[in-house]
Amino acid sequence: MKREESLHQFLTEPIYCILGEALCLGRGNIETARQVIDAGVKVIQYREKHKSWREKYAEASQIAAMCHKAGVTFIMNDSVDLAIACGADGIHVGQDDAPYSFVRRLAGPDVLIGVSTNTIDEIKGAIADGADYVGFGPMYPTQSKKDANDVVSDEAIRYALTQNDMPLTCIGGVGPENMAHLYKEGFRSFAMISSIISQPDIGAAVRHMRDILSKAAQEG
Ligand code: TZP
Ligand code: MG
Repeated sequence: MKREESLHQFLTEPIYCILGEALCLGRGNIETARQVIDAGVKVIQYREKHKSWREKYAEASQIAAMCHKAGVTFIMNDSVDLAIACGADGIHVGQDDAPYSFVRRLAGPDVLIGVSTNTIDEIKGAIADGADYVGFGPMYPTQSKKDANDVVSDEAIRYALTQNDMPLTCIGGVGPENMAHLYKEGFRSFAMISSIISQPDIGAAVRHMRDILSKAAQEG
């Protein structure tokens, strides 16, 4: 998928799903991806911290093919070489991963690049670098990332919400219990692990969150 298309999908689809085997209730990443795609999610990130390069490649290239068939944007976490090898549409890097400029140089102009941020300075840095989007969080405490930063400050939230030209997805403890609140604050993209992949019925979980978001949008 072309970078503009991936970006368009990012901007128009509120639900961004992150896959990782540790949290998918034993279903495995491939079966989980199938259920997430069937649920109509249009942006999927592969984030696997417990497998070898070859295992990740074998799995992620299959998921990338499934995503492409379904018109879903496929984003690889952390690793530029895996992203290139799998034909990912995007790469997501954190503050300790390869810097944006290297990722862009290695991956070329057509890949969507997202950068994780937690502070105002990190958002400013990502904007200055030219990132395509930022992940911003954690919004709430989360069990899904062991080395997660502290939750974002109110000041950083206010700053993030004024950066209208920078596509942003909020992450960390996001789910049906706080989505309407986040929507009303101004967030429009919600990146989630456990609220999607740790649910027994992924389709029902996604439908429920879409309903919450439509209601929040109607209420203005
Ligand atoms: N980055 C910041 S918080 C987080 C990541 C990858 C974990 C999000 O997981 P969950 O289950 O949606 O809180
Ligand atoms: Mg990373």
